[in-house]
Amino acid sequence: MAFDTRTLLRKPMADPIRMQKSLQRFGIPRSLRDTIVVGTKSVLAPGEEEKRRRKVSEVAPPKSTPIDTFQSDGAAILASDLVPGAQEAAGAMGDLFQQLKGAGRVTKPDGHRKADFLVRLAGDEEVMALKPVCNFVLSDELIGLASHYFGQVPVLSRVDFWWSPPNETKAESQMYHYDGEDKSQLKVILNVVDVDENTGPFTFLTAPASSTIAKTRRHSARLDDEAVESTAGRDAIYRLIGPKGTVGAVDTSRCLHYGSRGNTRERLILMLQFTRFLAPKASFPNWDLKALGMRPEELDETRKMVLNSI
Ligand SMILES: O=C(O)CCC(=O)C(=O)O
Repeated sequence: MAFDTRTLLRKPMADPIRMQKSLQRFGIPRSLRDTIVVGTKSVLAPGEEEKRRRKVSEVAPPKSTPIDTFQSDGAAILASDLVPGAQEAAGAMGDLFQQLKGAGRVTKPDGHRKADFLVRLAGDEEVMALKPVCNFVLSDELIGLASHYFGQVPVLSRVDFWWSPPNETKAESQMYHYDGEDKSQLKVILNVVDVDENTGPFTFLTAPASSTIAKTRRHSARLDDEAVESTAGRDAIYRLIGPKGTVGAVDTSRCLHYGSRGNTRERLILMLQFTRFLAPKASFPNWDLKALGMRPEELDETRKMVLNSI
C-alpha cells in the first residue's frame, strides 16, 4: 500500500501552531508564515480541500437558520428546537460539571495565569466521549451548518467546556476582539445553564456590523465598548441569552465578540470550533475514535472528514 503523506500532518513538527512559532523565531513575517503553513498542508494532503468542497453537495443544509443570511451575517442564535440533541448535550455537560466538582477539578487557575474568568474544565475526547454530546456535535444539523457555511466539510478542531465564575474583571477575551486562526471559522456555543445578563453571556456583532468598526482582524487587538457602540449602536449587539440548551453559532474571525463579563452567577458553556482543513493557525486534535467509543465503520465519509480521521 502506498504511503499516505497525510499521516505526517499528525506529527508534532507539522502542527500549524508549532510551525508558526518556529517560523516566527526565524523572523519570517506573518503573511509568509501563513503561506508556508498552508503550502505544507496542501503538499502533505493533496486534493483534500477539493474533496471536502465536492462533499458539501451530499450534505443537507441546516434548518435552524437560513444559510444565506447566516453566510452574510456570520452569526445567529439558532432555533433551538431545530438543533437535535441540544438539550441532551446540555444535560450531559451539567452532569459532567457535578462529577468534575466532586473530583476537585472546578478550581480557578493559580496566580500565574491571568484568565481566571474563563476556565477550561475539560475538552476534546473527554467531552466527546459523552454520547449525548457526540451526537449533538456530529448531528446533521451542525455538520450541515458548518459545511454549507464554509462551502467545504470542515474539521472539528476544538471542543471546550468553559466555566466562567463570578468576576468583576474586564480584560482579554472579556473585551471585543476577533479570533485569529483563519480568515473564517465557526464557533458553536451551547449554554449548559440558563444564561441571562448576569451570567456573562457570549456577546457578538454580525460580520457586516463588525467590519464597519474594525477591519484589522488582529487577534491581539482589543476594542473598548465605547469604540464599538459609538459606531454600531447598542442595537447591533446580540447576546446569547436563553435557557440551558440555547445554541449560538458565530464566525469569531469575522464577528467582534466577548464574554464572561460581569458575572454575578457562574456560566457554563460547551464551545465547538470548526475550521477549514487549510486553516493556517488551527491545530487539530488527533481525534481517537476508540476514545470516543466509536468504530470507523460507524462513521460516514463526511463525519470522518469532520474528525479528520484518515
Ligand atoms: O467568555 C466568552 O464567552 C468569550 C470567549 C471568546 O472570546 C472566544 O471563545 O473567542
